[in-house]
Amino acid sequence: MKCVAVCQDETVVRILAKALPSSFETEFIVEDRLLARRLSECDITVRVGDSRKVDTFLKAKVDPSTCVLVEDTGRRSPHRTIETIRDAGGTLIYLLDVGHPLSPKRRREAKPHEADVGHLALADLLVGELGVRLERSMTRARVEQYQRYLADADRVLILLHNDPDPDAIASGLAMRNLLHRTKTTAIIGTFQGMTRPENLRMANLLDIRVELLERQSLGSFDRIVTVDVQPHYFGGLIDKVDLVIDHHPERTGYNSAFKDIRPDYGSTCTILTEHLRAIDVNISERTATAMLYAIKSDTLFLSRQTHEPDLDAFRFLYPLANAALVRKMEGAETTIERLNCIADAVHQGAAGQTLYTTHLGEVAREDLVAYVADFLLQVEEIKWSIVSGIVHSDVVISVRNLGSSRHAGEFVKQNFGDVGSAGGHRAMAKAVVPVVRFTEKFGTTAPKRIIEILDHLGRNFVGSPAPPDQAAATPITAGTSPPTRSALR
Ligand SMILES: [Mn+2]
Repeated sequence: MKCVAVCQDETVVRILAKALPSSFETEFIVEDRLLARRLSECDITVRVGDSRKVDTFLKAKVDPSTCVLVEDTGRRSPHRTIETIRDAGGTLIYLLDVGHPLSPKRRREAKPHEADVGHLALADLLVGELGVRLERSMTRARVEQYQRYLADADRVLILLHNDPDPDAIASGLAMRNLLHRTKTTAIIGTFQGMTRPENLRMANLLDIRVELLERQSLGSFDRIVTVDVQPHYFGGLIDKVDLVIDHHPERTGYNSAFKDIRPDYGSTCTILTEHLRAIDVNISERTATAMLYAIKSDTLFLSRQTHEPDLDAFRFLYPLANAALVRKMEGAETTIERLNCIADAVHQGAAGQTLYTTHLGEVAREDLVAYVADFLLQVEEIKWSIVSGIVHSDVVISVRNLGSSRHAGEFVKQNFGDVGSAGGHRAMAKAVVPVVRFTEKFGTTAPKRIIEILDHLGRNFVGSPAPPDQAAATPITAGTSPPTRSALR
C-alpha cells in the first residue's frame, strides 16, 4: 500500500512516520527544504514540492489506490491541495486534523469540496490507547500499594459472600494470584458454603477449595480482603478490613485500608483482570478459566450490565482460558433435580397467552425457583413467567420477562413489598415472603390457590398500562448498577 502525506509540521511528520505501518510505502511531501533535509537525515522518505501543483503528485506516483493524507493547518484552505491531488489521479484523500484551530476565514467557508474526503483527528486516534496506558499505570500503583501492605502477613483471609457464585470464587483465585500467595497463606473462605449445582461443579472441575468459616475463626487471620462483597454484608460482624474489591454499589459503615469499587462493571473479575494486567503477572489457565466463566455468568454471557471493560477483560482472558472446561461448567445448569422441577412446574402451571404462572410446592433451594422461571421464558409463546416455591418457611417468587414495557421489579414491590423483601430489574425480580405473612395477606398457601393468586396479580399488572415514568425502557447498560444476578436468584 502506498501512502503520500502532505505535511508542513515536523512533529506531525515524525509521529506519522513512526505510526504508519511499516508495510506501507510512505512518502512525505513538504515545502520547506531545510525541513526536508532534517527529515531525510532521519531516514524518512521525503520530497520537496508545492502541494498546489499537479506535477508534485505525479512525481510521487499518486494513483487511485494511493492513500493521501493532507495535514489541515487551520490557516490555508485545503481546497486547492485536494483538487490538485484529484487532478493527479488521487481518490483516497484524508484530511488530518492535528488540532490547529481554524482561522476565522476557514470557519466561514463552506466545505463542499471536503464532502467525499475522509476526516481523521490525530487526537481521536491517540485517545483510546493513551487513556488505557495511563489508567493501567495508575492501577499498577494502586495494586503495588496493597501488595506491599499485605506482604508481611502470615495468613490472609480472602472472604466471599454466602453461597459464593462464580464471580466470587474466581475473584478469590485472582486475588490469591495478585498477592503471590498459595492456598496455605491466602485462604478463600465463606460463612455459608456453595449450594447451587453449577457453582459446586465449577469448584470441583477447577479444584478450588472454599473454606467454611466460623465467626470466631476470623481472629486467626492477620489480614482480611473481601471480594465481590463489602463488609456491611456481614451484618456488623466485620467493620474493618484491609482491602475491598467489588462491583456492587458502594456502601458505608466500614473501614478499609484500600478499596477498588466500580459499580458500573459487570463483574468483580473484570476489575481484577485489570489489576492482573497492570502488574503483568502470569495468569494460569485455571485462574483464567474461572474468571472467564465468572464474567460470562455475572453478565448473562455479556447480555446484561455489560460495559467496554467487561468485553475487554473477556477478550484478554479468552485465549488464556480452557474453553472446553467453560462449556462443561455451563452444561451443569441442567440436572435431574432441575428437570424434575420443570416437570412439576408444567404439570401444575397455568399458561395464559404470554404469561406462565406456576408453583413448585416445597423445594430444597431458591435457585430451583429461579431456574424454572428462566427456563419457562425460553418457551416460544411465553413473555412473562411467575414461579413460586416454598423454601423452608418462605414463599419465594421469581419473575422473568423479555424486557417488556412493564417492570418486573415494580411488580414484586407492589404486590409483596409490604409483606417481605421484594425487588429487582425490569426483566428479572424476586420476592421472599415468610409463609405466615403470605397467609395473612392472601389467606392461603394451598398450591392451587397460590397459582390463581399469582396469575391474577400478574395478569392485572401486565395488562395495565405502565405509569409514564416507567414507560421508557431502561437500557441494560444504564449507569446505575442493579442488583447482581446472584442477588436476584
Ligand atoms: Mn459479582
